[in-house]
Amino acid sequence: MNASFSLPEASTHAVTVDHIFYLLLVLSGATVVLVFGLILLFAVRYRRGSAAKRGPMPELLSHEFEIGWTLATLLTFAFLFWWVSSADLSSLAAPVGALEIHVVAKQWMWKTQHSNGAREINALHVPLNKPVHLLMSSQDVIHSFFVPAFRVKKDVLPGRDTDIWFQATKTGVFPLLCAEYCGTNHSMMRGKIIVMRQEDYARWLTEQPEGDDLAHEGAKLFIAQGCSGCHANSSSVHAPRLDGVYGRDVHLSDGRTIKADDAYIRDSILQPKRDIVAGYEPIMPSFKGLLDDGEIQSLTAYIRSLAQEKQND
Ligand code: HEC
Ligand SMILES: [Cu+2]
Repeated sequence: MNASFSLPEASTHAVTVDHIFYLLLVLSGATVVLVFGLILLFAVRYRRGSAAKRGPMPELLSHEFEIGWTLATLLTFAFLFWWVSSADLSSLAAPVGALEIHVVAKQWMWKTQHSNGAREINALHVPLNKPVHLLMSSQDVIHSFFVPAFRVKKDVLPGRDTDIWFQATKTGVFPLLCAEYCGTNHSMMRGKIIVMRQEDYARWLTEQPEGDDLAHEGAKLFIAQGCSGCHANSSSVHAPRLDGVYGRDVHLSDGRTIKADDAYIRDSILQPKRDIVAGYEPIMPSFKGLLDDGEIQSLTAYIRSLAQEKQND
């Protein structure tokens, strides 16, 4: 069906998006034909000097006509609105159990890191038929993660996490582009998404140089950056213990309650004065400028792993 567009449909999302696109195309095409057809017909029929009847339409008929086309248009638009928004909403939240991969964008490259720590630059290997959830942030300016074959695109922002998910349905190599002008070499900021069969992906992953996995890297940073000086159980400083905090509701000193997710952890590290945990003094220093996005992702992964250990106990 997409031969004429020569853009492969390589994800579940691509199929939905294309169906919407084709329906809109057919509807607009039909409208164009109808309107131009009528213009032509009337131009000929009522040309100057023709003998066609020109009086007003019978009253009753004109009413029915009007109600008919108003209702038809209304229903068509209501249907389109419902269809497009339901497709859009389902593309927002990643299904639980999706494979998580971290992406850091910078001028001018894509750095990706798999759950076991394997890293890639301007490339991303993913398994076929499995939901993949990308957690993305930018080290400098705004970029945008765009895979045309998957019909997915999402801005990648500095100082804030964004995410996107997809499920590849075809093996092969598909281009990854930056879709937000981000400086001189923006057009060179390209990568490849390599979709492999699940067993091939598993084999590929084990063949990669181990790399520290994110949580282990975070654990090292936690000590190297001095976080443990305050947050370790043995510390004499009055600071909250971080095991189990991830995913929990945190009570703040100004009475608000906030869920400890990735964004909250990031804010806690970069802008600790913004959300003060109830019962503690605002003595935590800001690490803005001291940690890059990759390091914050590692620290977050570490804090998350603490929560999981707690659950497993
Ligand atoms: C000088 C001591 C100190 C250091 C160093 C420190 N923190 Fe904190 N941290 C605190 C205190 C006190 C709080 C609670 C008050 C607040 O929210 O600011 C806190 C709060 C937090 C919270 C929110 C916890 C919750 O229960 O909601 C996180 C997450 C956190 N710190 C992570 C870190 C990380 C990661 C580092 C290292 C990069 C670090 N902290 C370094 C003292 C410290
Ligand atoms: Cu870019």
